[in-house]
Amino acid sequence: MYRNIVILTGAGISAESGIKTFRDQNGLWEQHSIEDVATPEGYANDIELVERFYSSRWQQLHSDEVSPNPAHYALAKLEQAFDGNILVITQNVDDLHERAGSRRLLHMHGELNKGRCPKSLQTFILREPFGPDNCCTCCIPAKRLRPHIVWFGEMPFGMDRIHDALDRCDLFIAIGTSGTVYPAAGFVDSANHHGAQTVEVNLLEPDRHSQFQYHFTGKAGDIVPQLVDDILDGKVIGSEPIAL
Ligand code: BV8
Repeated sequence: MYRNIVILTGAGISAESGIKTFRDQNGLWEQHSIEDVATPEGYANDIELVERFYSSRWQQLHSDEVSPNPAHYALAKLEQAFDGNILVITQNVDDLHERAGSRRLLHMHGELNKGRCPKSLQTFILREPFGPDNCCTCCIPAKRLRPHIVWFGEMPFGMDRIHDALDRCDLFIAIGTSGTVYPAAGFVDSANHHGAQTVEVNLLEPDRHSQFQYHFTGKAGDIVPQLVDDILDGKVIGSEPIAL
């Protein structure tokens, strides 16, 4: 039935794994708006504050309280069993898709598990929290690693690959995203323009809700496994309610 599937995930797919969404944090962290902390200006203004923001999220990610949920595993199962093309584009910086088994995956907003040399742009797996002693090994003198994160005002990763996939897709599914951050929030318009079926899975009806042809309201961990089974059974999404 479908030949080219693109899936966009947001913080909502990791909510049931114990990671707070952006909006759940009311956009605030240590009395700073997320937008202030997640910007190059915020980093230049208070490097230690921004390092604390990312180091604490990195430490939570590696705690016992966080692990993939059924929605992550269902997307990995779809990648393994689907005989067409599939790409998961995630706005999330956690590694829960990888831990669940997804490989055809693109982190358009970067990765919490990596630091980046500000000079060479080389990335390094994070082995300790950010700080003055956590430096690159590619420069002399060594440079203090920055989070390998796309901040507001910075260009997301993989945009050419993303646009190619959106141009070809016949099914676009957005899971757990508020549709408030661009360019990700505009991907549904591109999918609609190219004639794809557009489907949304969300607890609520978020900002770009009206741009989607089908909407499934509920938790990603409940809906996505059934949605994946329906796709693998060759069903047309939206032709019948999801049997939860
Ligand atoms: C760029 C890394 C250009 C940081 C992030 C005015 C209009 C339009 C655009 C702009 C504008 N002003 C500025 C811009 C551009 C800006 C932007 O969009 N700003 C917004 C605030 C208006 N965008 C950028 O700056 C982007 N870059 O445009 O570059 C450019 C061009 C040339 C050269 C250079 C640059 C870069 C944006 C990337 C920012 N970085 N993340 C970090 O992670 O710390 S964005 C960050 O916020 C996340 O990555 C994510 O993308 C976003 C939060 O969105 P969601 O993932 O959707 O999370 P949220 O909490 O909002 O929603 C969760 C949803 O899940 C909810 O709907 C909820 O109902 C649902 N949910 C909850 N639980 C569940 C659930 N659903 C299902 N099941 C559940 N259990």
